[in-house]
Amino acid sequence: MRVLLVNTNRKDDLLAAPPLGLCYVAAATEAAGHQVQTLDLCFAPKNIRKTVERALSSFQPEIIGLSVRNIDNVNMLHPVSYLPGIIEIKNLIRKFTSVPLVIGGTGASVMPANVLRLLGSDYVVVSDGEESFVQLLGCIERGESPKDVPGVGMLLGGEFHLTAPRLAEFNFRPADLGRWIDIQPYQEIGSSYNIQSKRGCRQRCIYCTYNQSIEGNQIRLRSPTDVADEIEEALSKYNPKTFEFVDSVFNDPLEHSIAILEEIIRRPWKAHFTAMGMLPRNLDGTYLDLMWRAGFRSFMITPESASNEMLASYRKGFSRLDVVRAAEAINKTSFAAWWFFMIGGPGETNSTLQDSLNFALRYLQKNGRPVTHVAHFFTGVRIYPGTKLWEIALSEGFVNDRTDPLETLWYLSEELDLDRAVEQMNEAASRCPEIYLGFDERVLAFSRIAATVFGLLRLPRPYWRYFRAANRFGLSTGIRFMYRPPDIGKMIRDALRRQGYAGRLIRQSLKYRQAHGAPRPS
Ligand code: B12
Repeated sequence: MRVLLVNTNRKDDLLAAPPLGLCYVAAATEAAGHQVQTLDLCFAPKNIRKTVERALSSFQPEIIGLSVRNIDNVNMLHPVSYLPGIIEIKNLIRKFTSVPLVIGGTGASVMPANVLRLLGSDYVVVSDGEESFVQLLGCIERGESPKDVPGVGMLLGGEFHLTAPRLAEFNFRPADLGRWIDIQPYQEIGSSYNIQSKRGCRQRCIYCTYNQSIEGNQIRLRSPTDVADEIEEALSKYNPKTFEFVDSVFNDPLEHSIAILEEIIRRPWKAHFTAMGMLPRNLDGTYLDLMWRAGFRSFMITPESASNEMLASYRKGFSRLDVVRAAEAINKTSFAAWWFFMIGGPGETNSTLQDSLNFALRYLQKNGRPVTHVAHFFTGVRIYPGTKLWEIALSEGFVNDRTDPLETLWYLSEELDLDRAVEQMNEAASRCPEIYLGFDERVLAFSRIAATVFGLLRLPRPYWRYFRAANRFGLSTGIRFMYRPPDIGKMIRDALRRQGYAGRLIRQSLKYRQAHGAPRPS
Protein backbone atom coordinates (compact mmCIF):
# COMPACT_ATOMS: atom_id res chain seq x y z
CA MET A 1 0.00 0.00 0.00
CA ARG A 2 1.02 3.62 -0.43
CA VAL A 3 1.29 5.01 3.11
CA LEU A 4 1.75 8.68 3.94
CA LEU A 5 2.90 9.47 7.48
CA VAL A 6 2.38 13.07 8.59
CA ASN A 7 4.08 14.80 11.51
CA THR A 8 1.47 17.29 12.75
CA ASN A 9 3.72 18.75 15.46
CA ARG A 10 4.49 22.35 14.51
CA LYS A 11 6.28 23.43 17.68
CA ASP A 12 9.39 24.77 16.01
CA ASP A 13 11.22 26.51 18.85
CA LEU A 14 14.48 25.49 20.43
CA LEU A 15 12.76 22.46 21.95
CA ALA A 16 11.75 21.28 18.46
CA ALA A 17 11.42 17.50 18.54
CA PRO A 18 12.20 15.51 15.40
CA PRO A 19 9.34 12.97 14.97
CA LEU A 20 11.29 9.90 16.08
CA GLY A 21 8.16 7.78 16.70
CA LEU A 22 6.82 8.50 13.23
CA CYS A 23 10.17 7.48 11.72
CA TYR A 24 10.16 4.21 13.69
CA VAL A 25 6.71 3.51 12.25
CA ALA A 26 7.89 4.48 8.74
CA ALA A 27 10.88 2.11 8.95
CA ALA A 28 8.71 -0.80 10.15
CA THR A 29 6.04 -0.12 7.51
CA GLU A 30 8.58 -0.04 4.70
CA ALA A 31 10.19 -3.24 5.99
CA ALA A 32 6.76 -4.87 5.79
CA GLY A 33 6.71 -4.19 2.05
CA HIS A 34 4.69 -0.98 1.82
CA GLN A 35 5.60 2.16 -0.07
CA VAL A 36 6.11 4.91 2.52
CA GLN A 37 6.46 8.67 2.34
CA THR A 38 6.59 11.14 5.21
CA LEU A 39 5.41 14.74 5.45
CA ASP A 40 7.00 16.72 8.25
CA LEU A 41 4.99 19.88 8.84
CA CYS A 42 7.14 21.20 11.68
CA PHE A 43 9.01 23.80 9.63
CA ALA A 44 6.51 24.05 6.76
CA PRO A 45 5.27 27.54 5.82
CA LYS A 46 2.52 28.92 8.08
CA ASN A 47 -0.09 28.32 5.43
CA ILE A 48 0.25 24.59 4.84
CA ARG A 49 -2.45 24.20 2.20
CA LYS A 50 -0.05 23.98 -0.76
CA THR A 51 2.39 21.71 1.09
CA VAL A 52 -0.35 19.24 2.01
CA GLU A 53 -2.01 19.38 -1.40
CA ARG A 54 1.30 18.74 -3.17
CA ALA A 55 2.13 15.75 -0.97
CA LEU A 56 -1.27 14.19 -1.50
CA SER A 57 -1.49 14.73 -5.25
CA SER A 58 2.02 13.52 -6.04
CA PHE A 59 1.90 10.37 -3.88
CA GLN A 60 -1.83 9.52 -3.93
CA PRO A 61 -1.69 7.66 -0.58
CA GLU A 62 -4.07 4.81 0.11
CA ILE A 63 -3.84 5.37 3.85
CA ILE A 64 -2.63 8.27 5.97
CA GLY A 65 -1.10 8.14 9.43
CA LEU A 66 -0.99 11.26 11.57
CA SER A 67 1.27 11.54 14.58
CA VAL A 68 -0.29 13.45 17.45
CA ARG A 69 2.48 14.21 19.94
CA ASN A 70 1.46 17.09 22.20
CA ILE A 71 -2.09 17.90 23.27
CA ASP A 72 -0.86 21.12 24.84
CA ASN A 73 2.28 22.68 26.25
CA VAL A 74 1.54 21.59 29.83
CA ASN A 75 1.96 25.09 31.16
CA MET A 76 -0.69 26.57 33.42
CA LEU A 77 0.63 30.13 33.24
CA HIS A 78 1.19 30.20 29.51
CA PRO A 79 -1.27 27.63 28.15
CA VAL A 80 -1.19 26.68 24.48
CA SER A 81 -3.41 23.95 23.01
CA TYR A 82 -2.10 22.27 19.87
CA LEU A 83 -5.42 20.63 19.02
CA PRO A 84 -6.79 23.43 16.80
CA GLY A 85 -3.68 23.19 14.60
CA ILE A 86 -4.05 19.41 14.29
CA ILE A 87 -7.75 19.73 13.43
CA GLU A 88 -6.79 22.21 10.71
CA ILE A 89 -4.36 19.69 9.20
CA LYS A 90 -6.93 16.92 9.30
CA ASN A 91 -9.60 19.15 7.70
CA LEU A 92 -7.21 20.08 4.96
CA ILE A 93 -6.41 16.42 4.26
CA ARG A 94 -10.10 15.60 4.19
CA LYS A 95 -10.65 18.30 1.52
CA PHE A 96 -8.50 16.29 -0.87
CA THR A 97 -8.96 12.64 0.06
CA SER A 98 -11.21 10.24 1.94
CA VAL A 99 -8.69 7.39 2.47
CA PRO A 100 -8.54 5.90 5.99
CA LEU A 101 -6.92 8.08 8.62
CA VAL A 102 -4.93 6.55 11.48
CA ILE A 103 -3.65 8.55 14.42
CA GLY A 104 -0.84 7.57 16.77
CA GLY A 105 1.74 9.15 19.06
CA THR A 106 1.82 10.16 22.73
CA GLY A 107 -1.15 12.55 22.56
CA ALA A 108 -3.29 9.90 20.87
CA SER A 109 -2.09 7.22 23.32
CA VAL A 110 -2.99 9.19 26.44
CA MET A 111 -6.61 9.89 25.43
CA PRO A 112 -7.29 7.62 22.45
CA ALA A 113 -11.10 7.76 22.43
CA ASN A 114 -11.22 11.54 22.88
CA VAL A 115 -8.60 12.30 20.23
CA LEU A 116 -10.13 9.83 17.77
CA ARG A 117 -13.58 11.39 18.15
CA LEU A 118 -12.23 14.93 18.03
CA LEU A 119 -10.31 14.33 14.80
CA GLY A 120 -12.90 12.02 13.30
CA SER A 121 -10.14 9.58 12.37
CA ASP A 122 -10.90 5.95 11.50
CA TYR A 123 -8.38 4.30 13.80
CA VAL A 124 -6.08 5.14 16.67
CA VAL A 125 -2.90 3.29 17.60
CA VAL A 126 -2.04 3.28 21.30
CA SER A 127 1.57 2.97 22.60
CA ASP A 128 4.20 1.39 20.30
CA GLY A 129 3.21 1.89 16.67
CA GLU A 130 5.47 -0.44 14.73
CA GLU A 131 3.66 -3.79 14.96
CA SER A 132 0.14 -2.47 15.49
CA PHE A 133 0.26 -0.18 12.46
CA VAL A 134 1.67 -2.87 10.16
CA GLN A 135 -0.98 -5.36 11.32
CA LEU A 136 -3.67 -2.72 10.88
CA LEU A 137 -2.50 -2.14 7.29
CA GLY A 138 -2.64 -5.88 6.66
CA CYS A 139 -6.25 -6.00 7.87
CA ILE A 140 -7.23 -3.03 5.70
CA GLU A 141 -5.53 -4.61 2.66
CA ARG A 142 -7.36 -7.89 3.22
CA GLY A 143 -10.64 -6.11 3.89
CA GLU A 144 -10.80 -7.46 7.48
CA SER A 145 -11.74 -5.58 10.61
CA PRO A 146 -8.65 -4.68 12.67
CA LYS A 147 -10.66 -4.72 15.89
CA ASP A 148 -8.55 -7.50 17.43
CA VAL A 149 -5.17 -6.01 16.54
CA PRO A 150 -3.29 -5.19 19.78
CA GLY A 151 -3.06 -1.44 20.37
CA VAL A 152 -5.70 -0.52 17.81
CA GLY A 153 -8.79 1.48 18.77
CA MET A 154 -11.83 2.34 16.65
CA LEU A 155 -15.52 3.11 16.91
CA LEU A 156 -17.80 0.08 16.65
CA GLY A 157 -21.47 0.96 16.51
CA GLY A 158 -20.66 4.37 17.97
CA GLU A 159 -18.82 2.86 20.98
CA PHE A 160 -15.05 3.15 21.35
CA HIS A 161 -13.35 -0.23 21.20
CA LEU A 162 -9.67 -0.71 22.03
CA THR A 163 -7.61 -3.91 22.07
CA ALA A 164 -4.88 -3.70 24.72
CA PRO A 165 -1.42 -3.01 23.25
CA ARG A 166 1.22 -5.75 23.31
CA LEU A 167 4.39 -4.27 24.74
CA ALA A 168 6.68 -7.27 24.79
CA GLU A 169 10.04 -6.20 23.43
CA PHE A 170 11.87 -3.30 21.78
CA ASN A 171 13.70 -4.84 18.86
CA PHE A 172 12.48 -2.73 15.96
CA ARG A 173 14.78 -1.61 13.20
CA PRO A 174 16.37 1.79 13.96
CA ALA A 175 14.24 4.78 13.00
CA ASP A 176 17.00 6.33 10.84
CA LEU A 177 15.65 9.85 11.29
CA GLY A 178 17.68 11.40 8.49
CA ARG A 179 16.28 8.90 5.99
CA TRP A 180 12.71 10.10 6.62
CA ILE A 181 12.92 13.78 7.50
CA ASP A 182 15.15 16.73 6.80
CA ILE A 183 17.08 17.11 10.04
CA GLN A 184 18.72 20.37 8.94
CA PRO A 185 16.06 22.82 10.23
CA TYR A 186 16.02 20.97 13.56
CA GLN A 187 19.81 21.31 13.74
CA GLU A 188 19.65 24.99 12.90
CA ILE A 189 17.25 25.84 15.71
CA GLY A 190 19.46 23.95 18.16
CA SER A 191 17.54 20.71 18.50
CA SER A 192 19.20 17.32 18.67
CA TYR A 193 19.16 13.93 16.95
CA ASN A 194 17.03 11.70 19.17
CA ILE A 195 17.94 8.20 20.24
CA GLN A 196 15.97 5.79 22.38
CA SER A 197 17.73 3.09 24.39
CA LYS A 198 14.72 1.53 26.06
CA ARG A 199 10.96 1.67 26.35
CA GLY A 200 8.86 1.44 29.49
CA CYS A 201 9.08 3.31 32.78
CA ARG A 202 9.33 1.70 36.21
CA GLN A 203 8.52 4.88 38.11
CA ARG A 204 5.13 5.14 39.81
CA CYS A 205 4.67 8.94 39.84
CA ILE A 206 1.03 9.71 40.62
CA TYR A 207 0.57 12.27 37.86
CA CYS A 208 2.31 10.52 34.98
CA THR A 209 1.12 8.54 31.98
CA TYR A 210 4.50 7.24 30.76
CA ASN A 211 4.18 3.96 32.63
CA GLN A 212 0.62 3.48 31.44
CA SER A 213 -0.69 4.15 27.96
CA ILE A 214 2.49 5.70 26.55
CA GLU A 215 5.20 3.09 27.17
CA GLY A 216 3.85 0.75 29.85
CA ASN A 217 5.74 -0.10 33.06
CA GLN A 218 7.60 -3.11 31.76
CA ILE A 219 11.13 -2.13 30.81
CA ARG A 220 12.21 -3.21 27.33
CA LEU A 221 15.93 -2.68 26.82
CA ARG A 222 17.94 -2.34 23.64
CA SER A 223 21.36 -3.84 23.61
CA PRO A 224 24.10 -1.24 24.18
CA THR A 225 25.83 -2.47 21.01
CA ASP A 226 22.72 -1.74 18.92
CA VAL A 227 22.41 1.71 20.45
CA ALA A 228 26.06 2.55 19.79
CA ASP A 229 25.80 1.12 16.25
CA GLU A 230 22.82 3.39 15.54
CA ILE A 231 24.73 6.42 16.80
CA GLU A 232 27.79 5.42 14.77
CA GLU A 233 25.74 5.11 11.59
CA ALA A 234 23.92 8.41 12.15
CA LEU A 235 27.26 10.12 12.83
CA SER A 236 28.72 8.95 9.55
CA LYS A 237 25.58 9.68 7.53
CA TYR A 238 24.29 12.94 9.03
CA ASN A 239 26.93 14.18 11.51
CA PRO A 240 24.42 15.79 13.90
CA LYS A 241 25.75 18.32 16.42
CA THR A 242 24.16 16.63 19.45
CA PHE A 243 22.46 13.32 20.17
CA GLU A 244 19.72 13.29 22.75
CA PHE A 245 18.58 10.24 24.69
CA VAL A 246 14.81 10.56 24.86
CA ASP A 247 14.14 7.65 27.24
CA SER A 248 11.58 8.49 29.91
CA VAL A 249 14.41 8.06 32.43
CA PHE A 250 17.91 7.62 31.05
CA ASN A 251 19.60 6.36 34.23
CA ASP A 252 17.09 3.66 35.13
CA PRO A 253 17.91 0.79 35.08
CA LEU A 254 21.27 2.16 36.17
CA GLU A 255 23.31 -0.84 34.95
CA HIS A 256 21.85 -0.58 31.45
CA SER A 257 22.71 3.11 31.14
CA ILE A 258 26.21 2.39 32.47
CA ALA A 259 26.62 -0.33 29.83
CA ILE A 260 25.58 2.17 27.13
CA LEU A 261 28.00 4.82 28.40
CA GLU A 262 30.83 2.27 28.50
CA GLU A 263 30.02 1.04 25.00
CA ILE A 264 30.11 4.63 23.67
CA ILE A 265 33.44 5.26 25.41
CA ARG A 266 34.86 2.10 23.82
CA ARG A 267 34.03 3.29 20.30
CA PRO A 268 36.74 5.14 18.32
CA TRP A 269 34.57 8.20 17.46
CA LYS A 270 33.55 11.18 19.59
CA ALA A 271 30.06 12.68 19.72
CA HIS A 272 28.13 15.14 21.90
CA PHE A 273 25.25 13.87 23.97
CA THR A 274 22.49 15.20 26.15
CA ALA A 275 19.67 13.41 27.94
CA MET A 276 16.19 14.28 28.96
CA GLY A 277 14.86 12.83 32.20
CA MET A 278 17.63 11.95 34.66
CA LEU A 279 16.67 10.59 38.08
CA PRO A 280 18.52 12.28 40.95
CA ARG A 281 18.97 8.87 42.62
CA ASN A 282 22.45 7.39 42.05
CA LEU A 283 23.63 10.46 40.18
CA ASP A 284 27.03 10.50 41.88
CA GLY A 285 30.53 11.59 40.90
CA THR A 286 31.45 8.23 39.36
CA TYR A 287 28.35 8.14 37.17
CA LEU A 288 28.75 11.79 36.12
CA ASP A 289 32.35 11.13 35.21
CA LEU A 290 31.27 8.25 32.98
CA MET A 291 28.70 10.51 31.30
CA TRP A 292 31.33 13.17 30.73
CA ARG A 293 33.79 10.69 29.21
CA ALA A 294 31.06 9.42 26.89
CA GLY A 295 30.56 12.98 25.56
CA PHE A 296 27.61 14.26 27.64
CA ARG A 297 27.86 17.94 28.55
CA SER A 298 24.28 18.57 29.68
CA PHE A 299 21.07 16.88 30.77
CA MET A 300 17.62 17.52 32.16
CA ILE A 301 16.85 16.34 35.66
CA THR A 302 13.35 15.92 37.02
CA PRO A 303 13.07 15.79 40.82
CA GLU A 304 9.78 17.81 40.73
CA SER A 305 10.32 18.82 44.38
CA ALA A 306 13.01 19.07 47.02
CA SER A 307 10.63 18.50 49.93
CA ASN A 308 10.44 15.02 51.44
CA GLU A 309 6.68 15.35 51.96
CA MET A 310 6.09 16.21 48.30
CA LEU A 311 8.47 13.57 46.95
CA ALA A 312 6.49 11.01 48.95
CA SER A 313 3.19 12.50 47.76
CA TYR A 314 4.26 12.32 44.10
CA ARG A 315 5.64 8.78 44.76
CA LYS A 316 8.94 9.71 43.17
CA GLY A 317 10.81 6.89 44.89
CA PHE A 318 13.68 9.06 46.15
CA SER A 319 14.22 11.58 48.92
CA ARG A 320 15.44 15.14 49.38
CA LEU A 321 18.80 13.70 50.38
CA ASP A 322 19.10 12.06 46.93
CA VAL A 323 18.28 15.41 45.31
CA VAL A 324 20.83 17.26 47.44
CA ARG A 325 23.51 14.63 46.82
CA ALA A 326 22.90 14.81 43.06
CA ALA A 327 23.21 18.63 43.15
CA GLU A 328 26.41 18.43 45.19
CA ALA A 329 27.90 15.94 42.75
CA ILE A 330 26.86 18.00 39.71
CA ASN A 331 28.33 21.12 41.32
CA LYS A 332 31.77 19.55 41.14
CA THR A 333 31.48 19.29 37.33
CA SER A 334 31.09 21.59 34.31
CA PHE A 335 27.76 20.13 33.19
CA ALA A 336 24.73 22.23 32.30
CA ALA A 337 21.68 20.85 34.12
CA TRP A 338 18.07 21.86 33.56
CA TRP A 339 16.04 21.05 36.69
CA PHE A 340 12.25 20.67 36.70
CA PHE A 341 10.02 21.36 39.70
CA MET A 342 6.25 21.10 39.87
CA ILE A 343 4.56 23.28 42.45
CA GLY A 344 1.19 22.41 43.91
CA GLY A 345 0.72 18.64 43.96
CA PRO A 346 -1.39 16.99 46.67
CA GLY A 347 -0.25 18.15 50.09
CA GLU A 348 1.90 21.06 48.86
CA THR A 349 2.01 23.86 51.45
CA ASN A 350 3.83 27.18 51.46
CA SER A 351 6.43 25.53 53.62
CA THR A 352 7.09 22.57 51.25
CA LEU A 353 7.23 25.07 48.37
CA GLN A 354 9.84 27.05 50.30
CA ASP A 355 11.85 23.82 50.76
CA SER A 356 12.13 23.50 46.97
CA LEU A 357 12.93 27.18 46.46
CA ASN A 358 15.54 27.08 49.22
CA PHE A 359 17.10 24.06 47.56
CA ALA A 360 17.46 26.02 44.31
CA LEU A 361 18.81 29.08 46.12
CA ARG A 362 21.32 27.05 48.08
CA TYR A 363 22.50 24.41 45.61
CA LEU A 364 21.80 25.67 42.11
CA GLN A 365 23.30 29.18 42.15
CA LYS A 366 26.51 29.46 40.21
CA ASN A 367 28.74 30.95 42.93
CA GLY A 368 31.81 30.95 40.71
CA ARG A 369 31.53 27.27 39.78
CA PRO A 370 31.85 26.14 36.15
CA VAL A 371 28.52 24.28 36.34
CA THR A 372 25.37 25.91 34.87
CA HIS A 373 21.95 25.20 36.34
CA VAL A 374 18.51 26.25 35.16
CA ALA A 375 15.71 25.58 37.65
CA HIS A 376 12.29 25.63 36.05
CA PHE A 377 9.36 25.93 38.47
CA PHE A 378 5.96 25.09 37.01
CA THR A 379 2.84 25.94 38.93
CA GLY A 380 0.04 23.38 38.95
CA VAL A 381 0.15 19.73 38.00
CA ARG A 382 -1.49 18.63 34.76
CA ILE A 383 -4.23 16.07 35.43
CA TYR A 384 -4.39 13.12 33.02
CA PRO A 385 -7.13 10.48 32.97
CA GLY A 386 -6.13 7.08 34.31
CA THR A 387 -3.65 8.47 36.84
CA LYS A 388 -3.86 8.47 40.65
CA LEU A 389 -3.88 12.26 40.45
CA TRP A 390 -7.09 12.15 38.41
CA GLU A 391 -8.79 10.23 41.27
CA ILE A 392 -7.55 12.76 43.83
CA ALA A 393 -8.63 15.66 41.62
CA LEU A 394 -12.06 14.09 41.19
CA SER A 395 -12.54 13.76 44.93
CA GLU A 396 -11.46 17.38 45.52
CA GLY A 397 -13.55 18.96 42.74
CA PHE A 398 -10.82 19.86 40.23
CA VAL A 399 -12.49 17.60 37.69
CA ASN A 400 -15.87 15.92 37.61
CA ASP A 401 -17.55 13.11 35.72
CA ARG A 402 -18.37 15.37 32.79
CA THR A 403 -14.91 16.93 32.43
CA ASP A 404 -13.40 16.70 28.95
CA PRO A 405 -9.82 15.39 29.47
CA LEU A 406 -8.69 17.18 26.30
CA GLU A 407 -9.02 20.50 28.11
CA THR A 408 -5.87 21.54 29.92
CA LEU A 409 -6.76 20.51 33.47
CA TRP A 410 -4.83 21.46 36.57
CA TYR A 411 -4.44 20.32 40.13
CA LEU A 412 -3.27 22.77 42.77
CA SER A 413 -3.06 21.91 46.44
CA GLU A 414 -5.80 23.55 48.51
CA GLU A 415 -3.34 23.66 51.39
CA LEU A 416 -1.45 26.44 49.62
CA ASP A 417 -2.04 30.11 50.29
CA LEU A 418 -1.86 30.87 46.58
CA ASP A 419 -1.07 34.58 46.73
CA ARG A 420 1.66 33.97 49.24
CA ALA A 421 3.01 31.15 47.03
CA VAL A 422 3.25 33.53 44.08
CA GLU A 423 5.12 36.03 46.26
CA GLN A 424 7.50 33.30 47.44
CA MET A 425 8.29 32.26 43.88
CA ASN A 426 8.73 35.83 42.66
CA GLU A 427 10.91 36.66 45.61
CA ALA A 428 13.21 33.68 44.95
CA ALA A 429 13.29 34.32 41.18
CA SER A 430 14.16 37.99 41.70
CA ARG A 431 17.44 37.09 43.37
CA CYS A 432 18.40 33.93 41.52
CA PRO A 433 18.91 34.03 37.73
CA GLU A 434 18.84 30.24 37.69
CA ILE A 435 15.15 30.23 38.60
CA TYR A 436 12.59 30.25 35.82
CA LEU A 437 8.87 30.43 36.49
CA GLY A 438 6.33 28.77 34.19
CA PHE A 439 5.41 32.07 32.57
CA ASP A 440 8.96 32.56 31.34
CA GLU A 441 8.40 29.86 28.72
CA ARG A 442 7.25 32.73 26.51
CA VAL A 443 10.91 33.31 25.84
CA LEU A 444 10.76 30.33 23.45
CA ALA A 445 9.05 32.64 20.95
CA PHE A 446 12.48 34.24 20.39
CA SER A 447 14.12 30.89 19.61
CA ARG A 448 14.88 31.61 15.98
CA ILE A 449 16.70 34.88 16.66
CA ALA A 450 18.53 33.38 19.62
CA ALA A 451 19.52 30.24 17.69
CA THR A 452 20.92 32.38 14.86
CA VAL A 453 23.02 34.44 17.26
CA PHE A 454 24.21 31.38 19.20
CA GLY A 455 25.01 29.63 15.91
CA LEU A 456 27.06 32.58 14.64
CA LEU A 457 28.95 32.70 17.93
CA ARG A 458 29.49 28.94 17.63
CA LEU A 459 28.28 28.47 21.21
CA PRO A 460 27.92 24.94 22.50
CA ARG A 461 24.48 23.30 22.55
CA PRO A 462 21.88 22.75 23.82
CA TYR A 463 20.93 26.40 23.81
CA TRP A 464 18.71 26.24 26.90
CA ARG A 465 21.86 26.60 28.98
CA TYR A 466 21.86 30.34 28.06
CA PHE A 467 18.52 30.90 29.79
CA ARG A 468 20.49 31.67 32.93
CA ALA A 469 22.68 34.31 31.28
CA ALA A 470 19.62 35.98 29.72
CA ASN A 471 17.87 36.03 33.06
CA ARG A 472 20.94 37.40 34.79
CA PHE A 473 21.14 40.23 32.28
CA GLY A 474 17.47 41.00 32.89
CA LEU A 475 17.82 40.99 36.64
CA SER A 476 20.96 43.13 36.69
CA THR A 477 19.59 45.77 34.33
CA GLY A 478 16.18 45.86 35.96
CA ILE A 479 14.56 45.01 32.65
CA ARG A 480 13.34 41.55 33.45
CA PHE A 481 13.85 39.73 30.17
CA MET A 482 10.54 37.96 30.43
CA TYR A 483 7.23 39.74 30.71
CA ARG A 484 5.85 39.28 34.19
CA PRO A 485 2.07 39.34 34.45
CA PRO A 486 0.70 41.76 37.01
CA ASP A 487 -1.35 39.15 38.76
CA ILE A 488 -0.29 35.55 38.43
CA GLY A 489 -2.68 34.51 41.21
CA LYS A 490 -5.63 35.77 39.18
CA MET A 491 -4.46 33.89 36.07
CA ILE A 492 -4.19 30.68 38.05
CA ARG A 493 -7.66 31.12 39.56
CA ASP A 494 -9.13 31.88 36.14
CA ALA A 495 -7.63 28.66 34.76
CA LEU A 496 -9.08 26.66 37.65
CA ARG A 497 -12.48 28.36 37.28
CA ARG A 498 -12.53 27.50 33.56
CA GLN A 499 -12.25 23.82 34.38
CA GLY A 500 -15.24 24.08 36.75
CA TYR A 501 -13.35 24.25 40.04
CA ALA A 502 -15.00 26.45 42.66
CA GLY A 503 -13.19 25.37 45.82
CA ARG A 504 -11.05 26.89 48.49
CA LEU A 505 -8.35 28.39 46.24
CA ILE A 506 -10.96 30.63 44.60
CA ARG A 507 -12.63 31.63 47.85
CA GLN A 508 -9.20 32.35 49.35
CA SER A 509 -8.58 35.26 46.99
CA LEU A 510 -11.40 37.24 48.56
CA LYS A 511 -9.86 36.82 51.99
CA TYR A 512 -6.51 38.02 50.65
CA ARG A 513 -8.04 41.09 49.11
CA GLN A 514 -9.78 41.96 52.32
CA ALA A 515 -6.57 41.48 54.32
CA HIS A 516 -4.42 43.54 51.93
CA GLY A 517 -7.00 46.14 51.09
CA ALA A 518 -6.02 46.48 47.45
CA PRO A 519 -8.91 45.55 45.18
CA ARG A 520 -7.77 43.29 42.37
CA PRO A 521 -9.21 43.37 38.90
CA SER A 522 -11.52 40.42 38.37
C1 B12 B 1 12.01 13.26 25.16
C2 B12 B 1 10.78 14.12 25.36
C3 B12 B 1 10.93 15.49 25.17
C4 B12 B 1 12.23 16.14 24.69
C5 B12 B 1 12.32 15.96 23.15
C6 B12 B 1 13.73 16.01 22.64
C7 B12 B 1 13.86 15.53 21.22
N1 B12 B 1 15.00 15.86 20.65
O1 B12 B 1 13.01 14.89 20.67
C8 B12 B 1 12.00 17.61 25.14
C9 B12 B 1 12.51 17.76 26.54
C10 B12 B 1 12.65 18.68 24.28
C11 B12 B 1 10.49 17.67 25.18
C12 B12 B 1 9.78 18.82 25.03
C13 B12 B 1 8.40 18.86 25.08
N2 B12 B 1 7.58 17.89 25.49
CO1 B12 B 1 8.11 16.13 25.74
N3 B12 B 1 8.48 14.26 25.97
C14 B12 B 1 9.54 13.55 25.75
C15 B12 B 1 9.27 12.07 26.08
C16 B12 B 1 9.94 11.72 27.41
C17 B12 B 1 9.74 11.06 25.02
C18 B12 B 1 9.25 11.36 23.59
C19 B12 B 1 9.94 10.43 22.61
O2 B12 B 1 10.80 10.83 21.87
N4 B12 B 1 9.59 9.13 22.60
C20 B12 B 1 10.18 8.12 21.75
C21 B12 B 1 9.34 7.81 20.49
C22 B12 B 1 9.96 6.71 19.69
O3 B12 B 1 8.07 7.38 20.94
P1 B12 B 1 6.70 8.06 20.44
O4 B12 B 1 6.90 9.41 19.95
O5 B12 B 1 5.72 7.84 21.52
O6 B12 B 1 6.31 7.13 19.19
C23 B12 B 1 5.77 5.83 19.30
C24 B12 B 1 4.25 5.81 19.45
O7 B12 B 1 3.72 6.95 20.06
C25 B12 B 1 3.73 5.59 18.07
N5 B12 B 1 3.56 6.69 17.14
C26 B12 B 1 4.13 7.90 17.08
N6 B12 B 1 3.70 8.57 16.01
C27 B12 B 1 2.85 7.78 15.34
C28 B12 B 1 2.12 7.98 14.16
C29 B12 B 1 1.30 6.96 13.70
C30 B12 B 1 0.54 7.13 12.45
C31 B12 B 1 1.19 5.74 14.43
C32 B12 B 1 0.31 4.66 13.95
C33 B12 B 1 1.90 5.56 15.61
C34 B12 B 1 2.74 6.57 16.05
O8 B12 B 1 4.72 4.75 17.54
C35 B12 B 1 6.02 5.21 17.94
C36 B12 B 1 6.99 4.07 17.96
O9 B12 B 1 6.54 3.01 18.75
C37 B12 B 1 7.70 12.07 26.17
C38 B12 B 1 7.11 11.11 27.20
C39 B12 B 1 7.20 9.69 26.73
N7 B12 B 1 7.65 8.86 27.58
O10 B12 B 1 6.88 9.40 25.60
C40 B12 B 1 7.37 13.53 26.51
C41 B12 B 1 6.08 14.13 25.99
C42 B12 B 1 5.85 13.65 24.58
N8 B12 B 1 6.30 15.61 25.98
C43 B12 B 1 5.29 16.27 26.24
C44 B12 B 1 5.25 17.68 26.20
C45 B12 B 1 3.97 18.34 26.64
C46 B12 B 1 6.35 18.44 25.76
C47 B12 B 1 6.41 19.94 25.58
C48 B12 B 1 5.19 20.59 24.96
C49 B12 B 1 6.74 20.58 26.91
C50 B12 B 1 6.95 22.09 26.81
N9 B12 B 1 6.13 22.82 27.47
O11 B12 B 1 7.80 22.56 26.18
C51 B12 B 1 7.64 20.07 24.67
C52 B12 B 1 7.25 19.96 23.20
C53 B12 B 1 8.43 19.71 22.30
C54 B12 B 1 8.02 19.60 20.86
N10 B12 B 1 8.66 20.37 20.02
O12 B12 B 1 7.11 18.87 20.53
C55 B12 B 1 4.09 15.40 26.59
C56 B12 B 1 3.00 15.37 25.51
C57 B12 B 1 1.63 15.03 26.08
C58 B12 B 1 0.71 16.21 26.13
N11 B12 B 1 -0.03 16.33 27.16
O13 B12 B 1 0.58 17.02 25.30
C59 B12 B 1 4.78 14.04 26.90
C60 B12 B 1 3.96 12.80 26.63
C61 B12 B 1 5.19 14.09 28.38
C62 B12 B 1 4.04 14.33 29.33
N12 B12 B 1 3.97 15.49 29.92
O14 B12 B 1 3.21 13.51 29.58
N13 B12 B 1 9.95 16.42 25.33
